[in-house]
Amino acid sequence: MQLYYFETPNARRPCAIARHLGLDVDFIHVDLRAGAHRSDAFRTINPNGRVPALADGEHRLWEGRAIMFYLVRKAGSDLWPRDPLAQAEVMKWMTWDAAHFSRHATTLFFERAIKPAFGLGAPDETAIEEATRFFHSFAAVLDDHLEGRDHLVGDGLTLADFSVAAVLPNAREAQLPLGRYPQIRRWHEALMALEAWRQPWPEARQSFAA
Ligand SMILES: N[C@@H](CCC(=O)N[C@@H](CS)C(=O)NCC(=O)O)C(=O)O
Repeated sequence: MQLYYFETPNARRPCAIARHLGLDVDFIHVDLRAGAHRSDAFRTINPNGRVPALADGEHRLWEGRAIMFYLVRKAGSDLWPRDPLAQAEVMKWMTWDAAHFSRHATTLFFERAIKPAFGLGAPDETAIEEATRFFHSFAAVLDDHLEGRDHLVGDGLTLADFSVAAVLPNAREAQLPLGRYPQIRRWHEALMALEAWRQPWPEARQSFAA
């Protein structure tokens, strides 16, 4: 299997899963700065021209959360629980994350980290203001849920944790306003103790900005 990535939150999800499960995956760096994702060759892997993407034999898969799911199911890992209610809870947090939490956190990462690093112009202050407002409303929901819990669903790590936390390792560059959310910070500190989460990339790149 070949996993195409760049050191950004969306790619951290499947890269961390592949590392955490010790899967035999070739990590292929797609240099977004150089525009490698826009090449015809890469578009045969992902027609959207985005990372992450996976090739497994003839099969092509894109969308980081779908790739995570495939890797976890293929490995038979309990990161995808067996109980139907727990499965629904994992799906709930993953879809909530895509629609709400990471969506707005990623806007802050894009405006404050990607734009300056890629020379894409000045941050859009209106977009930052709107994303910050939404970030606070969804972070409050997450923080409340994490009170008294170590994981999002049940008693152990699941795909939900790896999905929802994806922007948090880049909290500093994105200037995520986490000050009022002690439970999110506690939960994510514990995730950062996992080598695969802290350092999912093949080379020693700790974060996008490093
Ligand atoms: N919904 C996709 C988003 C993928 C995505 O937007 N990836 C970014 C990097 S984090 C990208 O490749 N951007 C390149 C571009 O927009 O030109 C997923 O979750 O995998």
